[in-house]
Amino acid sequence: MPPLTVRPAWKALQAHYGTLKDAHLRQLFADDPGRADRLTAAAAGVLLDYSKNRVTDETVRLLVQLAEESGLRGHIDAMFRGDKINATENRAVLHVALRAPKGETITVDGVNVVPEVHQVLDRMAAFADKVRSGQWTGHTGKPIRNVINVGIGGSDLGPVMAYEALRHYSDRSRTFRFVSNVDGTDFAEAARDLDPAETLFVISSKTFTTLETMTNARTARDWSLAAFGGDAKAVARHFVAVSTNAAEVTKFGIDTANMFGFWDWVGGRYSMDSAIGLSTMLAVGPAGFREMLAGFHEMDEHFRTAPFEKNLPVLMGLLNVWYADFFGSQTVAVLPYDQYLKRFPAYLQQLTMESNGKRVTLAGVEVDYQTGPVFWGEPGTNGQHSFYQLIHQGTHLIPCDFVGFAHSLNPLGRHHDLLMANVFAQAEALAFGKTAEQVKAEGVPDHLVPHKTFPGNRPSNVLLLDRLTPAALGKLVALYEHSVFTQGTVWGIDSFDQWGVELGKVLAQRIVPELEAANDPELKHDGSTNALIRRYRAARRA
Ligand code: G6Q
Repeated sequence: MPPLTVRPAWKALQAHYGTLKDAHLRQLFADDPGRADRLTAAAAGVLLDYSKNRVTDETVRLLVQLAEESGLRGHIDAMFRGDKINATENRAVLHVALRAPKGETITVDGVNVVPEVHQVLDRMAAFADKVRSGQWTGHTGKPIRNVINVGIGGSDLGPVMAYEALRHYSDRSRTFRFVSNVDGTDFAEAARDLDPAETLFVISSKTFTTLETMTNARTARDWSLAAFGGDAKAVARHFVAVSTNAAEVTKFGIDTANMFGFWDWVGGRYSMDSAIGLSTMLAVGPAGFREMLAGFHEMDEHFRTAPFEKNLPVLMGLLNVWYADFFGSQTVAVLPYDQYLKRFPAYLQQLTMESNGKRVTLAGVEVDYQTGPVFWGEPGTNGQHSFYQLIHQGTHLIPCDFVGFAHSLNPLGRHHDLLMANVFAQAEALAFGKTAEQVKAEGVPDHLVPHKTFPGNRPSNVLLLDRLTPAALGKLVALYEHSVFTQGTVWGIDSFDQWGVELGKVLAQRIVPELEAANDPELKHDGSTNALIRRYRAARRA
């Protein structure tokens, strides 16, 4: 396949960008009454209105052509087939198998993995039922009232996000907390008001060697055992593990009967629907969890089968490519208008940026185009009263994804209409702005006119769903997963490795003994790092 920037569609898009870059959405809408209907796609209960993007039918046609020239169809098939498309780690990428219905066949190295997936799900369900019914008791016979998930990165962000998103469906008689940071404050604050006799720890770590998680897990074990006179037998009632590493789990003291496994073909940031979702299942129950998986699967099937021009994840992915590579946009804002989705932007930060924050192609060649944009966001309407100013009137072009629901889970008076009015108003204001003439016509004095003018022409997607159910959450996450996949495919990068997190880890391990040494160690870092370590040591002595 020719390099990205010499593909015919890329060249055509460059020329097309030249003709479109100055076109205003005001004009595009005025010239084309059918635009909103045509540039809207719906599937699996998700509606995507992408008409307020700086595109025409021709742009969409060329972007789809670019996807085809980039081998997207074949790459999708390769993923679903279990090919080792994570080339730098020589692994299959099969989060889609985690939500494949019983009876489907997906093979890795000749083995059908779907029965294994369902075996683990069934074990998780049996365990969750026991805890939720009170049949599973702690060391002293008390039922479990508190669940603390200990994990970091992909073993934390998904569980936290899903717990918050599905809180409406959760067991309100239990407390769920999440400890991730190696900063002792995280554990101390999570545990301070809990009774160890009623507290279950879910130690979530694919490798079971991650510094932060193992440090927190050991602290949790000490905290727990201190309450039971150091009786190590208590571990079996208060600790379960989610991991792929049975040997390390056993070494930690957790019986593998209380371990829930997954596989190396599940990347950390793609694992919230594997056993890493055990805390989610404990919160919402096995039926709710399975409903979420069904939602994921519906979007998977849409992605796998729908033509690209009607394919939601493909369209969203291609729009990101359009802005990053042709308009030079650096970021994308994700703005959920649902309080339960407050951690969704944080979750997406890892999903998108750890996946597509790469600067070399699969062939190891440095790219000469932009790859993954910075994803960020906050729930609306709060963001409107802080950073939206920059999106409306600043100098950066920031494409926005608005996410809203037709029904609130907490229908209180007028709240929901007020909330959704803001979604539509923000997308409208960004696209159409307010001209100087309009501002003047309102009687605004001349010197204030530039300040009160909104240029508009700022693009956004509006995603509209019926209500935030477990299935809807699954669909939304899968939508972004496959959008990331689409972008990574066009850019020709490995969206499934994360070598960039390694260097810092290695350096930290080197510095730990230098901070803890009794006598001043000989330091061989750069001048700044050496000085910082010396100052820290001096401050600790003082
Ligand atoms: C995700 C990354 C990373 C990982 C954490 C935790 O894709 O690989 O965020 O999830 O480093 O790793 P463990 O689950 O092995 O503790």
